[in-house]
Amino acid sequence: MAARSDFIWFDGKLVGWDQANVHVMTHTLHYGLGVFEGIRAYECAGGGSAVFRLKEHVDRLFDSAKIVELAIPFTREQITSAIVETLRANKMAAGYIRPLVFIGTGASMGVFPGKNPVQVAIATWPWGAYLGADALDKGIRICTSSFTRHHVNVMMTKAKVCGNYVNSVLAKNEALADGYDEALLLDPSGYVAEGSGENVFIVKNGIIKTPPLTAVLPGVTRDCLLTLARDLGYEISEHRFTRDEMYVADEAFFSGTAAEITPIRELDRRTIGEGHAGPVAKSLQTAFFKAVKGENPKYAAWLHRYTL
Ligand code: PPE
Repeated sequence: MAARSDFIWFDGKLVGWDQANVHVMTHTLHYGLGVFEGIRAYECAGGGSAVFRLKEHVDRLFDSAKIVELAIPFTREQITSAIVETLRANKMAAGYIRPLVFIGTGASMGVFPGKNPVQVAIATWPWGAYLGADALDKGIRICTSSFTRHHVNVMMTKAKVCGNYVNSVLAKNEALADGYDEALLLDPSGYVAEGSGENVFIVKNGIIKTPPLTAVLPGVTRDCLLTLARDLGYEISEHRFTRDEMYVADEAFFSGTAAEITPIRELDRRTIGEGHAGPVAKSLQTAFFKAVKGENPKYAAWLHRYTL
């Protein structure tokens, strides 16, 4: 599936995919201060489509911008309707949505962005299983990264900042070059933080554990899984844990908009649990995919419905 579609919403209007260009002196291209989102839309049972947790993603985009002091020149309502408008223009009943807020070119160059304009683009494209077609079922092999996740006063970990992802790209490249599917990043104190683009969970003796939000991205999928898990009657612990605790977990999995719920079958060559998707991961996957497709009315509020 090509990362491409017909139109991109760019500073208030739809332009052709090939026309959505910027100058090489774009401030964010040099210094990395921009913010973005990753959102998915799914086709629903019984017709129509829905953007999953659109409000939470738009809110996080504005939170990210606030954290790094970027003034988005559009309202939340304008961004929300622009996302649906872009999906419709691209005739996409399902797919991935990428809003990007960045600092453009202007009188200033140098670290200080001055009065350079803040620009917004929204792209959509088809995106299948993030970590490979088999990953959702069979699970993936991961390694502890040699790169540490950001210290909270080095980068703003609660904001989805473009520049934060240099750390993710380095970790991902290293993991793939070493023959793994994904990287696990530890926080500066050495505790498990998150994947290069996912939150992480383990299961031990029936208790679902995930690191607290202190130093990781507040994942929308993470929030969904905690709600679904509570509703399914699981006990949850949001406390930090170590990589060796993960080695001896009964199950482990990643969560993310792109990754959805991807089981982890191996960490640093140690097989986790039975070495495939465990019962908790499977039950959460089933509940999650029912929710995103509108098959469970209990979670109807998570869906922003649209038709083409
Ligand atoms: N942590 C990180 C570092 C992260 O990038 C993501 C999303 C998450 C956690 C999970 O957040 P959420 O999607 O709200 O559940 N990563 C996005 C970008 C992936 C990419 O390769 O680009 C995503 O999943 O859309």
